[in-house]
Amino acid sequence: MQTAIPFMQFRGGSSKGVYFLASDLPQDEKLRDRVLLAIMGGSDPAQIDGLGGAHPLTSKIAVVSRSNRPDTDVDYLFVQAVVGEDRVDVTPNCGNILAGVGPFAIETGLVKATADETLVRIFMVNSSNRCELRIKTPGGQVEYQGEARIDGVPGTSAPVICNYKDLAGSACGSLLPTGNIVDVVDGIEVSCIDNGMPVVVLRARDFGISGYESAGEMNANTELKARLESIRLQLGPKMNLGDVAKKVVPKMSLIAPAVNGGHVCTRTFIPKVCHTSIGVLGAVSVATVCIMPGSVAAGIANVPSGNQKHLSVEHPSGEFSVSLDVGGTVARPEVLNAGLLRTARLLSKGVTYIPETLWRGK
Ligand code: NQM
Repeated sequence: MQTAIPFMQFRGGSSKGVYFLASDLPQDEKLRDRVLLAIMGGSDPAQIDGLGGAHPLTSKIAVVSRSNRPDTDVDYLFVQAVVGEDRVDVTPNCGNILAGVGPFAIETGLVKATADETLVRIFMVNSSNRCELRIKTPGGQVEYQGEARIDGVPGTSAPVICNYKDLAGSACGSLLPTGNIVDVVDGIEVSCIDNGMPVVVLRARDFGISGYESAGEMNANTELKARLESIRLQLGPKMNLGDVAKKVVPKMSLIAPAVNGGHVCTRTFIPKVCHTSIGVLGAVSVATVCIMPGSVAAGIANVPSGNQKHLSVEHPSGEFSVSLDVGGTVARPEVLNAGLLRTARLLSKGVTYIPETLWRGK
């Protein structure tokens, strides 16, 4: 016998995830996580017995509920099912999967479409940050087709405009979690940041590489990966993340001067596999390091002037544009708002099954 659980599957930005109403899952968190792991395919690296796609970018889950807060409509918990391991990680956020939360909230009736465009105000449970999404809803229906293009995704779709409100210290408690703009670990200078995503920014050249290698070449470089992991494990406690051996943060972003007309070039490990593009909040965090005086990005990133900064973050499959609304002082800039463009598409909906021995359902 099996238990049927309603779900929808969306491509959110350049990731793919399985979306649930919190009310369709067990309320006990440990049981909920076991159920979610079973749905994705358990600890098998191929996730052959579940809906997961056997890659960190396609092994993602959103758990959504109506928000009790006055300034948000829905609460969104992001859950990463760690590929090849029998566990989930709820430490980080995911801004790509978040792009699908707006359409999901409207499709499930949690938010009513208002006009040609509907504002969905989201509370991100993982980090207690807010984000507002603008979703195209002509005739009260979510519009998925459109002309917006994002790198890492073939074709075009309707735009999902994302405005992040208060990102600093999302998981680490502060923007510069070590208290320094530059730290030195294993002889390498790094800048640790958390503006929505904990990220360690490093210069590619300090590892004897150009930073323009393909994601495949990066993944094949076992010596580089071992050096990055050594630095990551030492920085975890200093970034207030504790022992990060089993966490998917901090991400490790290698930077080099832009080569395709952008402002900085990146290769980001998430944290053990090189991203084929870059995560949303990962890109916001890297862009934030670029505007901080004295960071490892000085002399590498070419930062536009003014308080409204549009930064193009290059990555292995194109670029990611981030608009930063900057306040604070020249020495200590603060990002007041981060705006970016994503797209999302409903891929499937229905019920997924787990063994009844695991959970008998509601
Ligand atoms: O940084 C990848 C992705 C992500 C997360 C990762 C993300 C973000 O591309 O907000 O979107 O860094 O694990 O979906």
